[in-house]
Amino acid sequence: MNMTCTVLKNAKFATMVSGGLSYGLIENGAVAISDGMINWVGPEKELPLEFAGLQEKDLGGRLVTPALIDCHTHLVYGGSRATEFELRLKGASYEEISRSGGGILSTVTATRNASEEELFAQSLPRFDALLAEGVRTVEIKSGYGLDLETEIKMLRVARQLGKERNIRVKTSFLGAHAIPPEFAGKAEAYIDFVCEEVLPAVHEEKLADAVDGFCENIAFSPKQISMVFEKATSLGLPVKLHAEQLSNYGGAALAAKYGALSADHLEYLDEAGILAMAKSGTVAVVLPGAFYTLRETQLPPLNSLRKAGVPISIATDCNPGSSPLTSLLLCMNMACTLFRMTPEEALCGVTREAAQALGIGPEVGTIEVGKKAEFAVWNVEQPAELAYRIGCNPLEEMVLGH
Ligand code: DI6
Ligand code: FE
Repeated sequence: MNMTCTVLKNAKFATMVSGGLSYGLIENGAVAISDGMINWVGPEKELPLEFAGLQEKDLGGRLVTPALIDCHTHLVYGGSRATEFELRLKGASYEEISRSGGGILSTVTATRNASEEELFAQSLPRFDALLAEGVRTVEIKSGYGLDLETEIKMLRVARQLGKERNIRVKTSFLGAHAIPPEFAGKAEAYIDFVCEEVLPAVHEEKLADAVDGFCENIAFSPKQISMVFEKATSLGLPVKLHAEQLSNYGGAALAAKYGALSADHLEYLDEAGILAMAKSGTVAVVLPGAFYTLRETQLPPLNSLRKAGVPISIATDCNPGSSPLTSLLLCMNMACTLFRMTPEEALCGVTREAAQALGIGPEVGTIEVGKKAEFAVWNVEQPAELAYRIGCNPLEEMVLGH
């Protein structure tokens, strides 16, 4: 529903504003919207007179949350990795498959071989699956092209998905994801190529909102990543990093040093990394879909992150290898069941903290005055149901002020 001036009434608002009740809950609440922005939030009986007489929308006592945000996806890619799934079930590990030229590189081949139209057509159903559960901001990474042409193709498709559905898409350039076959054994030369040719061209076309990397012993070292971050910083682009997913490699501390928006995965994160993240305000993005798919047993250090006051977000990591997940609600459930996050933390992780992980905290992620009116209306009695249910989509409708 679109509107210029409206009052939403007869609803429970999980505002996700911190400091008050759990979930920032307002029972019997009302919200006034004008020109797509929230300009009043509170208990319905306190609605100021100036809003009386505006167009009203009765939400039938339902729960309203901020529209959801998936802040880490690789949803633009060609092909499928179902065969690799079968191999893993026969005992091969993710690292073995990756070292023998499968894994990310098989998706690189499929992505290079797909036309822009094919890539768009293959990615749209994944994008739509997220939207069907109340998502209105999606981060999408490149990183399955690893050459100039295909990285640009992926990012164009990402932007096009956003345009097609009128959804906010934030793109991240992930050239430092894997070493492509033409640079086999020449990681340094590949990093030079990324820094000197690909990233500047991507930036020139305004195709990247941030720069990401994969800092891991099967990918790039902290030193190699720091060269990419130097370049990103010189172009004025914020950075984020896949860090400490498979081993403790110092990626989170490196990301923090560059004031990264987020460090993501983090199963093997240590105290030094946590302290560095707390200091730099870097969001911890945990990815239970990858933890689940890889049958990881090392849990991300959530208690220490909480203690240090690091904001914690969760995301699908939607990708063909380690997290073929296109449900942010299921991701919330996994975060609770696998990581022992609370349902409130899970909802925070896909709203307020996810906005912060994308650098758009001032715009979206909570229901408060001055933010964009982008709401999800749910057929549930209480907010914990969103994380509690498995394989159920209780979304009633979206209310969007734009
Ligand atoms: N970490 C991940 O979980 C994905 N990329 C990354 O850097 C996996 C990508 C893939 O297996 O295709
Ligand atoms: Fe990822």
